[in-house]
Amino acid sequence: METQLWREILSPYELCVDEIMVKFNHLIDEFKNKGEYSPIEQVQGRVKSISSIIDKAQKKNVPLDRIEEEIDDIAGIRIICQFVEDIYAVVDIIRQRKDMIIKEEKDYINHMKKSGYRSYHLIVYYTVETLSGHKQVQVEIQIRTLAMNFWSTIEHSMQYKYKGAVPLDIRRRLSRAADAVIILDQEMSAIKNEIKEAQDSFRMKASMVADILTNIHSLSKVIDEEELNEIQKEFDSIYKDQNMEELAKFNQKLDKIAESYHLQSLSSINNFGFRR
Ligand code: 0O2
Repeated sequence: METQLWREILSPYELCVDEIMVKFNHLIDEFKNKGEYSPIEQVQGRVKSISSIIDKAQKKNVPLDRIEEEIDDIAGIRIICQFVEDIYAVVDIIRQRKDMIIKEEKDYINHMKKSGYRSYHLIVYYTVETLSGHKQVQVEIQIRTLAMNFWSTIEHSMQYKYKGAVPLDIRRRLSRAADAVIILDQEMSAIKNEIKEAQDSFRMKASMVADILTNIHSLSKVIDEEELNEIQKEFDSIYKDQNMEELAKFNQKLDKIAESYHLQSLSSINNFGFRR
């Protein structure tokens, strides 16, 4: 098949991967903006390379004019989660979406593959709008934990290195590592609430400090140097103590100072119609 024809075939899949990644990344932002935990940790996407498509078509005896129907992972999305429970939360989110229609589901978490591979797979239909109108394409969505992802990335490399004939000794080690991944995921789930609390408090602190620094920066434009130095000193000393309550109080104080300057500048606009 000519390169130009491949480009035309793959172009809607590229658009599809780009769009779905934007949508899942936006979901992460929505969760974060609401101050909620996001079951999605990270999103990755790829369009299968031409050589991999040809290899797969040959392996499965698919004629090249049937690849779009028969090969369901030309567009691939991988969603990485922290905990096993998050995987099922993500599956529920996808089930409720109107823009992704589930064609097939494979639960390799409750039904681990012989190799030790674990992930949740969905094949969904997704519609893209192109110059030639709309087109429905198939997308494979793999959902897995960070630990499962680590294992499958390594195992995939071994399969590639040994062209599918991984030596017994390495297979045994990979199998033991797969058992360790199950335990790792279970242990992390057992302390999930504590991990989430720690991450929440880290996020809150980071966002509070960002607010404080923005406030100090805005104030630096309207207050004199002496006052700015005082504020900076106070912030340094509160920050050293790492006390969230004190940081919050300090932030409120800065908000009030900023607000008073804002009101003053508004009243000067109202009184004179232009800034003094
Ligand atoms: P690549 O290079 O990752 O794209 P099918 O896709 O339907 O022909 P199958 O096996 O019925 O093949 O589908 P399945 O089991 O859902 O596998 C699809 C994809 O899951 C694979 O794509 C891999 O990415 C991943 N996968 C499945 N089994 C394993 C495994 O044992 N180890 C690892 N590391 N990954 C696995 P491809 O096209 O095989 O490979």
